[in-house]
Amino acid sequence: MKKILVTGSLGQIGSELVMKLRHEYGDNNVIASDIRRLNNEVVESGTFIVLDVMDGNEVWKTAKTYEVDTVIHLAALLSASGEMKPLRAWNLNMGGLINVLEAARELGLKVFVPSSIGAFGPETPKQQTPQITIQRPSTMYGINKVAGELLCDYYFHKYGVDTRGVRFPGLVSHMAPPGGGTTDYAVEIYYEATRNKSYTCFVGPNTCLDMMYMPDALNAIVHLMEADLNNLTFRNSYNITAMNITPEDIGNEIKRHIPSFVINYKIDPIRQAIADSWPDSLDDSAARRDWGFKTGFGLTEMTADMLEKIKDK
Ligand code: AKB
Repeated sequence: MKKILVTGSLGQIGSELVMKLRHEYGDNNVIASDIRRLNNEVVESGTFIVLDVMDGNEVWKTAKTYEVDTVIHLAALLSASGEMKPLRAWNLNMGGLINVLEAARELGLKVFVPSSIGAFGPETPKQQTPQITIQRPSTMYGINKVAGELLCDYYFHKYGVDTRGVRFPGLVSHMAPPGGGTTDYAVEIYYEATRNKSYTCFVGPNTCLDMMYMPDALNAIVHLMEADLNNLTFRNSYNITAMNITPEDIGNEIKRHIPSFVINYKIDPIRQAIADSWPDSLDDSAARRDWGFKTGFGLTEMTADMLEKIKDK
């Protein structure tokens, strides 16, 4: 990667990824974009443009004008928002992706597209979910993710576009809040524990999901994008994970730092149903084998770091 366009750069992943990429590849080599402008570090530390990924001409023109060789395409609606607005999710998630893939085909760009544990469904094996398995998701977001994985495969095999991706678990971070995801509780819990010493969780205590701390997720993106293409067996998306945890596990770990912390539960049936349809634990051996995926943070390290960082905000 030499010159990189990031879409959805003001979201949970983009906000931190842009800063990391600018640090590693140079401020002038990372073009951050989003549908709106905010006054923050991402906008102020380098080139930022307002870009609606649903406008294919603008996507193409931006990639051409800035002479980028890579697009990291993060603009999307997440799972819970997607269930509230399924048509909007389809239009944005699929429309944005096809515009990026078309620009990549015409301009010879490399593309990163995140998939998710949301690409799996109730019939998928729940434990050690294999890389290749049943994918029949029950959410609009999941349907978009499966279709997106297949499109990335298609553009690679038919046109030779260098598409790469990972299936992200729930991501925990402290810089920008997630918006509209099912796994948002795993971020909110740290803020509420620090501010109010209590949190009311919208999924049940034993809801087990894969999670990852943001620094590991960002490293995964960079490592995958820099990996030797001859080593990549999969072009749709690699399973990756760092921990398989429940809200109760997170609550217990927080209590080691804040003994008075209390976690309550008020189940939101929509998000509980989504979480229940996803795997408990992914098998990420293909990512480890093909491009050396590894993680540095488990629940203990992540909790200590999250509480430390949030306390200064
Ligand atoms: C969501 O909850 O929608 C996302 C995801 C797991 O893809 N965080």
